[in-house]
Amino acid sequence: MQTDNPLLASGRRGMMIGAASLGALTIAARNAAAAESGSVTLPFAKGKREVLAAGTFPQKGEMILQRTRAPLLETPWPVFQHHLFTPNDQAYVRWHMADFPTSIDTGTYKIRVSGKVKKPFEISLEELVKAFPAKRMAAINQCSGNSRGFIDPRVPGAQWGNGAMYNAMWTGVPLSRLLERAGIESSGTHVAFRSLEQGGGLYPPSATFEKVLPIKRANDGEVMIAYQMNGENLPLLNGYPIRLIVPGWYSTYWVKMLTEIEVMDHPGTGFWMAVAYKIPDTPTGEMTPGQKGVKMVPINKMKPRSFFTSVENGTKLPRGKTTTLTGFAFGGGSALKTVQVSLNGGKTWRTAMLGKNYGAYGFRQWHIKAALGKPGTYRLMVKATNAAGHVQPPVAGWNPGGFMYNGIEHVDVTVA
Ligand SMILES: Nc1nc2c(c(=O)[nH]1)N[C@H]1C(S)=C(S)[C@@H](COP(=O)(O)O)O[C@H]1N2
Ligand SMILES: [Mo]
Repeated sequence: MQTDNPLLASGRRGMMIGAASLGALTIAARNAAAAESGSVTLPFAKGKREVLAAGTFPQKGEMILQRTRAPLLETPWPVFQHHLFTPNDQAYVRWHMADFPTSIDTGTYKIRVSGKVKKPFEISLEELVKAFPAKRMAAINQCSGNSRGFIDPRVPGAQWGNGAMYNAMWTGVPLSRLLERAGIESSGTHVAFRSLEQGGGLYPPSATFEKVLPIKRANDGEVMIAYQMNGENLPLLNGYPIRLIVPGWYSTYWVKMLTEIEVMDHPGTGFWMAVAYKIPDTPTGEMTPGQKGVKMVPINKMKPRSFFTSVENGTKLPRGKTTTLTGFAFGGGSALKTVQVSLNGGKTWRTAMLGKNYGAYGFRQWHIKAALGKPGTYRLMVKATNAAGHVQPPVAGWNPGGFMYNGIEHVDVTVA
């Protein structure tokens, strides 16, 4: 018996996460401004945001407020400077619809597998944890719209800084194991994922949050149903008790509070697949603003990105010294291959050393020794290349959704 599993343990006691804090979500929504512990200015026009005090939203630490209902909470940048695996209580939060459950009864929660399968079934959380061997995987949850605030020309949507992403070590069950148990019929081409919540907020109640994957991706053994994040239960706002993990793909597919899995013989036709989250069907998913007749397809693989953590704009470094610059990077849809750093605004580049490899889909640390001896201002840049040969562009590509921002990051430091 896996008594050390908190999900299972809480299930047995019939614990209802969020019961105590049930009111807290609503209270948070009402009092967000009052609970403000400060503010931060994201580095783009109209970038000032409130920073909420820890506990304003249940199970959440200090977060940047983007919207209260449905919640959009951004991870403050310093969190990434201190942690390669983002602490659960500061993992960003994004819900589309306001009416998601604020408490979950783990004793009665069920996942249903149905559709074009030979043996449809329902499984409890307890069974899910017990019946299948647990798998662990590091993977980055990144919103398609992460960094939208930097996109030029601007597009509507949450004007996020770089904090609509987090890296976690997930524990769960490969979806392929459940599909295997159900037995996919030969007509099955796609798999739909649905959550507990209903519509609400900006969307009609009929706009159930349904995301759909091609069967090849759904059944690849990497896509999984996660019940733990960094060794603990998922925070309610991040999808407790279970969510889908689609490593390397933008997190619009990472359905939270996952309860229905349906094998279908056609692609998704709902709003969240057919209308929202679409990108130009071009090699880089970009187009010219105003361009007509562009074929659009559902968003999929993430693009490579890289960041500095040891320095930021305005950092002062002592003269005559060798400095070790550090940061993290990821490959996105495929493993990270190289990280290159420029100390001169992109004129020349050197290859950085990579840190411990937690697998293709997580953050990876990098570092490089830089002789920044002479007084002056230096524009430092960092760029990542992935195994598929995709490299970060100097200027991020544009598309109407403001998705997949991955322009090369730079910071200006002074040596004095
Ligand atoms: N049930 C449900 N799952 C969802 C969503 C949602 O609105 N409802 N939003 C998706 C999108 S667009 C994002 S960016 C991620 C956000 O995950 P997080 O809240 O853990 O950061 O959840 C995805 N899964
Ligand atoms: Mo998203």
